[in-house]
Amino acid sequence: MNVMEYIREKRAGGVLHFTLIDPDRQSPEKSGELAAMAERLGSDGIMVGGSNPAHVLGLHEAVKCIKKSCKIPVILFPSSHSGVAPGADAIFFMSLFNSRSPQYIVEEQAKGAIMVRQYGIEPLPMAYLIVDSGSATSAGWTGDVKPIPREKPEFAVAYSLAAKYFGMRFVYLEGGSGAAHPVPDEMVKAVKHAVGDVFVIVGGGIRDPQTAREKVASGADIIVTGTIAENNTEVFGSIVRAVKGSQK
Ligand code: 1GP
Repeated sequence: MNVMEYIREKRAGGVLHFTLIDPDRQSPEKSGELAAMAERLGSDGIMVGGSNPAHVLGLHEAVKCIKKSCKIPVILFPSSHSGVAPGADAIFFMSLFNSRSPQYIVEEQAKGAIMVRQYGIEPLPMAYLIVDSGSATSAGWTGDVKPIPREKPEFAVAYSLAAKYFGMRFVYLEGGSGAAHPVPDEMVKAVKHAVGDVFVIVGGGIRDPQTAREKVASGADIIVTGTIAENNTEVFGSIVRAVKGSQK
C-alpha cells in the first residue's frame, strides 16, 4: 500500500494526526526518538521539514534515524528543493499558492522534481496556504507570502478551489509553526465545504486538545502538531487522543 492509499484508508475510519519534526531543532538521533514517541502515542504519520535554511544540514541523517525508529509513513515537508532527501516514503509536493514569488509556487518544485523521481519518493500533490496568525512566522517570511487575512475565509476558499481544479489531493491551511493563533474555524469550515473530497490539513499553533477538537469539528481531515511534540509529551499525547477520539 502506498502512502496515498494509507491516508485514504485511515481517513475512512476517522481524522488523522501527523507529527511535524524539524531536523533543525534537535540531533538526528533525537528526531528519531521523537518519531518513536509520536508513533507510540497514536500519531499516524511523521512529516519532516523546516523553514530555517539550516535545517537541511541534518535532514538526510534525520530521515534515516526517523525511518529506523518508526513504522508509520515518513513524509517530507520541504520549504525548497533542498528539502528533498532520500529514504522518505513520500513527499508533500507542495506549491505555496499565496507566495508573491514564483520561486515558491513552481521554481523550487521544478528543481526538486528530478530528485523526487531519482529517489523514488511518492509525491502527494498539495496546495500550501499560509494564513495570518497574528505574528510573524518563519514559513511566511521565508516563502515571501501575502498571508490570507483571518477574517477572509473566502480568499482561502478561492485558492483551495483552484487547488482542487488543478487536481491537487491536499490543501494545507497553515498558521505557521508556533503561531499565536491557529487557523480560524470558520475558514476551515468554508474550505472543507468548498473542496469536498480534497483532504484538508490544518496546522500551526495547535497546542491543546480543545483547539484540535475544534479544527476536527470544523472539517479538518488531518491535524498537524510540531512544537508541542518537542515541548510537552503529555499535552502532545492528549492532542493526539482528542483528534482520534473526536471523529467525523
Ligand atoms: C507548522 O503546522 C505546523 O508547519 C506545526 O505547527 O509547530 O505550531 O505545531 P506547530
